[in-house]
Amino acid sequence: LQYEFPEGFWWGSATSATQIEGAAKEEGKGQNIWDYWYSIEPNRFFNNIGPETTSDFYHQYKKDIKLMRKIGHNSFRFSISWSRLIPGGRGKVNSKAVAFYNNVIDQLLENNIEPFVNLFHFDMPLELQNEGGWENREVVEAYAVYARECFRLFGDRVKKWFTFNEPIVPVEGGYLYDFHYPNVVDFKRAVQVAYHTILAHVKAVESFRHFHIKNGKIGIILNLTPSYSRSQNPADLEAANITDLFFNRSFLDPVVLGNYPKELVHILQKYGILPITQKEDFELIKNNTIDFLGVNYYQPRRVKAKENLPNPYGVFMPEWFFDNYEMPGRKMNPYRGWEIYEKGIYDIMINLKKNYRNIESFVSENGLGVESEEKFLKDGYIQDDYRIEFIKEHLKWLYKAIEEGCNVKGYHLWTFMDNWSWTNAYKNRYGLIAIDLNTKKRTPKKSAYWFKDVATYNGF
Ligand code: BGP
Repeated sequence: LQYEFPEGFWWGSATSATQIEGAAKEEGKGQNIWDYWYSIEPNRFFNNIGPETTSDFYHQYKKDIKLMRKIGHNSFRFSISWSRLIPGGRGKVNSKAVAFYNNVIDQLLENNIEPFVNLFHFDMPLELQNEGGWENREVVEAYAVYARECFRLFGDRVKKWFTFNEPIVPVEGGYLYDFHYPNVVDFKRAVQVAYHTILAHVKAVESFRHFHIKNGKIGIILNLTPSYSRSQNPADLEAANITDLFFNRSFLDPVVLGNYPKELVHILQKYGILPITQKEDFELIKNNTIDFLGVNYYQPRRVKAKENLPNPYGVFMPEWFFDNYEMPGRKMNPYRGWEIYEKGIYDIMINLKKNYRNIESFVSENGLGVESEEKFLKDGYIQDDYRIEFIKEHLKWLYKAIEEGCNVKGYHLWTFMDNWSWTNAYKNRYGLIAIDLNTKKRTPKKSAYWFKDVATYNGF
């Protein structure tokens, strides 16, 4: 083996409830914002495919988990659907949902796969969104109750917990760039939403500590986008600094270090968009930092200093502070429009080592979405060598980070099987396992066999 990973390395994949479960109207599940958005605007999603037509994990989890075992998974991340467990977001727990998640957990454990459970993956219950969603402090309290309920119900067997997946994405999608419901554009409201999400997170961490779950750990999953400046000119560097503050440190600092960067607070203050806070919040943030961190990495961010002054009458946006920079010659995933820059994963880990107390971390998502994969079908399965290459190149950089002392414990791919995407339904496929949408038949791709070897030999 040229790249041998540390003993006990976590090999597996990640998913989320809305994207794989299906059964959106079955067994007492309430509506979340995705069910609702699809019902009022079906053509917003690719080919009118909505979250009710997903990969049918709800009915086929047993088979799927056996397949995970077969392809070498020793760990697997899924999310609990808040609107399935507590329809409406508050009140009575749905016993059918409890049975379903119990079965999934037990099935994983029987197959020697450690469950990594995430509490929130973009899927706000509709009733709570109608009360203002994360803008409303009472929704923060409802989330804390939901989190506590999950620890109580499943904490005897689940040891690895996450409060949120990519909490900044609903802020960006729902309040700045129009790709999540309620699709408004308002920087000030976005900041309030971001702040309340952090508050919800720390409240969940605080209540987790009361349960004293044996060997239990709690963390959060952040999509970190290393910010690279066009040049070493001070103005370009400043653009990279600002985007780092807005898009990474706004979440990373409070959850790992227990406080907000002063520079960020000054900017928000200067532009009159500081969120409404309560004094006791800051104690909570300080005292409830995480045990470990999931890092989702897909693409870096490249920026340069603003070339034209922003229009003072235009909508105030983060982009007032920087311009995006399209670096000539950069490698792109044409289907998703994201740059592929493998070294980014190394830079993130080195930064965590240097500036974030070398916190225990793992890659919680990384993957390649490809359109029309059937064109790579040969001998009855998809020969996705490009995906193998993609994973391998990222793993090499991860290996180097570990060699240099970064506290990295695992690698989860996005994703186990082709699933429904928030932005393009089933257009781009990410899975190790292909899904035929009509028959729901599962067929491992070439990458699944390769991934199995890597997991089995703990390297390649
Ligand atoms: C991450 C999300 C996942 C997943 C992935 C791929 O941001 O956590 O839920 O969807 O990105 O993105 P997309 O499906 O938009 O191509």
